[in-house]
Amino acid sequence: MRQAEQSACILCSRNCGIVVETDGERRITGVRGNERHPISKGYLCQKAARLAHYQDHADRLDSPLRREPDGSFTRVSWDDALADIAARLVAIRDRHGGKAFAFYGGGGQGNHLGGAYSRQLVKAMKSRFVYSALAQEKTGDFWVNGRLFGDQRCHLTEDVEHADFVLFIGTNPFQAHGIPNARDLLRELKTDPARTMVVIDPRRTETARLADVHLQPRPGTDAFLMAAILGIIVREGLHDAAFLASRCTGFGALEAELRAVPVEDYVRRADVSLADVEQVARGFATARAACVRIDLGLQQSLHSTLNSYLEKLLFLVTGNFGVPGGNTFHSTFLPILGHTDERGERRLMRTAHHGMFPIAGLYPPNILPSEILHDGEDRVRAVVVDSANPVLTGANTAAYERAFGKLELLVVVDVALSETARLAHYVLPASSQFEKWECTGFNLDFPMNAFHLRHPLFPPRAGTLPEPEIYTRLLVAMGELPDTFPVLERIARREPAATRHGVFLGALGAVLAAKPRWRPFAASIAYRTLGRALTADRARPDRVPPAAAAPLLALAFDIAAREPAAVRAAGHRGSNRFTLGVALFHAILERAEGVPITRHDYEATWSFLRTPDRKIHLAIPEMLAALRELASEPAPAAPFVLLAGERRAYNANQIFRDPSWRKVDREGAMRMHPDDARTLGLTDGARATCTSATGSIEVTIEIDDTVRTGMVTLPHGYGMRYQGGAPNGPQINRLTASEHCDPLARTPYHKHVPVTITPR
Ligand SMILES: Nc1nc2c(c(=O)[nH]1)N[C@H]1C(S)=C(S)[C@@H](COP(=O)(O)OP(=O)(O)OC[C@H]3O[C@@H](n4cnc5c(=O)[nH]c(N)nc54)[C@H](O)[C@@H]3O)O[C@H]1N2
Ligand SMILES: Nc1nc2c(c(=O)[nH]1)N[C@H]1C(S)=C(S)[C@@H](COP(=O)(O)OP(=O)(O)OC[C@H]3O[C@@H](n4cnc5c(=O)[nH]c(N)nc54)[C@H](O)[C@@H]3O)O[C@H]1N2
Ligand code: SF4
Ligand SMILES: [Mo]
Repeated sequence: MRQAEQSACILCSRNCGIVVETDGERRITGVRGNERHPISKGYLCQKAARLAHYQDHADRLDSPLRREPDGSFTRVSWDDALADIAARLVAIRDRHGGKAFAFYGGGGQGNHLGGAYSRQLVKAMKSRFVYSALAQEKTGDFWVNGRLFGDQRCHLTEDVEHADFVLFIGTNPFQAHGIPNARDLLRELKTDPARTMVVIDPRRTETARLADVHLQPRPGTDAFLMAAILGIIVREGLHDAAFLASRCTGFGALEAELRAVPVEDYVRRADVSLADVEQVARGFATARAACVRIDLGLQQSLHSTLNSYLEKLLFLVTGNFGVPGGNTFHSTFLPILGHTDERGERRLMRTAHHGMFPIAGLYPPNILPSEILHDGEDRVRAVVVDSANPVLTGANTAAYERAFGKLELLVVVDVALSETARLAHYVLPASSQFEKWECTGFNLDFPMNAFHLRHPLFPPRAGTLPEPEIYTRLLVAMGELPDTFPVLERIARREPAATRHGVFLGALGAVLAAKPRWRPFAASIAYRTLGRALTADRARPDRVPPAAAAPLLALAFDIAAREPAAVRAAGHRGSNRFTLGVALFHAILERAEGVPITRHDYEATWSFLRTPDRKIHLAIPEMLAALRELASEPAPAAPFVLLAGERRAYNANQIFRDPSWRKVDREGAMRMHPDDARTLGLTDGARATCTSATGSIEVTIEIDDTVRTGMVTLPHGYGMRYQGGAPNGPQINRLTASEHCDPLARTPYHKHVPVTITPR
């Protein structure tokens, strides 16, 4: 029987609402935009129509697998797999301590509900090492936020919708999205003569084509270009003196540095026109409401952390902060980030080999191979990877293969047999994101923010388990938790509706007070007790109850306590934190289309600031030093700069494995300017070898005049070996190097890989 159900697209951080048509059993037969979704309101891009290729393909796993000494996999039962994994993890922990264990991943673009459960394993292992893709893009940004705003969790967004001047730097929202309903918003910006769109990108992207002004700098020169823009702003007195005086400290020290910027030199270095740069600087500074939106073109290129600082100075120095159309903070529901200031008094676990500290609680993938490969007694010996494919997505694929080959234990939790899973001692099959309760934590909107708990559309594929069950069983097998909590479960089931979980929470509090060992595992305890008692109208009787959502009750209380006015303004009713939190929790359980969680007025953005003096601290000594050092930086000389990892029409991280999901660009071609192709004697469709200091891959050339000369691009999200066949498209991280990264955050310079290209 055909059915239509509400869910979300899981292919990028926007997680647009969808209505999915299914055959009632296992297959997705159609996908359309969901007008009822509070943010996307029916919007979709072309990728969502292909979601059936995620749900159903030949690399889906349906049994735990154990690798044998000869390299083959044997299907084993869940009980056997978890018992052996648990015994080996406990032995490694007890012999070598917490530093011997690292966790990688914990949620991709669509699945963050499992994160609350997988983090418990890190605690059970007495480790702090959580490696994540976020630490190969955004940790420099989080570090800067910590210094400017007093906490690494003070995350910013941009109010593109209400801006009349938008500056996009190093991002291509037409393909990558990242802003609400990107293509609609970009078209509105283009067609409204009163609004200005500027794009800074070395490629004439789909977004740049819609812009009023496109600056096409030499790759890797944004720090120079942004310093020049800021230099022009202060020289011409276009900064917002009133805002800087009332809301910020440290402008004096910063101003001195910015006045010393050799504007003309730096603009020349970026190879753009000075008149254009002046026009952008003046336009931005004098606009009624201006904001900046950035992404990987800044964060994964030279000067990554410094870029994050300068980009924020653009809107801070001009006072475009906390106002309609400017940049703002936003509320947070799922606590994806922590605050781990390396200067703080809290003892932070540094890595053995690099002495690297966490940022926002996360460690950078660039260092993991050497943390495993070094000979020290305190090396990483066991790794659990969940929802990630670092062998293909971390810098230096060969280093990952070597390092993972050396581990005493590698466990991969995935829906599919990924390249990383192929190296594992155990592969644990997760139910897909349409077979379990799921959500994402990428709720970054302001003034209205929303959250979407998705119900399962299908029963779990036979042999698979959802992550909450996998990690809870593993904790039980490790001896950290008992299998059941009969008293708590009984209380949860018998609690009268009138007390709305109050009795259960009191009982849980008493249990955790009596058994402090269980405190790190509250998520699993809630899952096994409250979770079993939860119901939601949209969970059909034949399907799983929303047990995995039990920990969201605590998060609903948190946000109701932190932002009560905004939660009420989003439509939730409750006279105190408790009743308000419960009301929010039940709205989340019941509303299949997603729920507004907070609605703020702009002034309230200041409530998120965490500095003790409630001011923004503009002068960051490390960043001012880095800014000064630009002046003496030699110009890089490489035959070609490869942008390794471009977002295109048909890539979506490593979420689709079957290459037939792509309508175009099956080979993931290398884009090259016609002048360069002529010099090398390459024609459209020709094969060539691309070589970096790390490795060499074969590529197919696509002649394309949207790139600058001297730069070539390859797409992200290719190179998987579907059904064990040849890689489908370029394995770009065979070319990237572990050490080619930001000195502070160790975020990779993936957009700036020196390469040579030779025709084949
Ligand atoms: N279609 C598609 N969309 C996606 C994804 C996907 O795989 N496919 N992945 C999602 C994820 S995980 C992320 S993090 C986002 C990333 O989203 P984006 O960062 O917007 O996407 P990218 O194409 O990686 O890089 C953005 C732009 O940076 C430019 N660039 C390269 N070098 C430089 C430079 O030196 N300076 C400047 N100013 N620009 C430069 C590139 O030309 C490119 O246009 O996309 C998300 N959306
Ligand atoms: N050179 C280069 N490298 C890059 C980038 C680049 O631009 N250039 N971009 C980087 C960026 S921004 C990112 S975000 C990363 C992304 O790379 P990763 O962090 O590796 O994440 P994904 O590609 O999203 O990995 C998805 C994996 O999760 C699995 N999966 C899907 N659904 C589920 C589920 O429900 N449960 C479980 N357990 N697993 C599931 C998929 O099968 C797949 O194997 O790549 C990074 N790597
Ligand atoms: S891939 Fe497209 S449809 Fe899916 S969430 Fe992103 S923007 Fe929305
Ligand atoms: Mo990303």
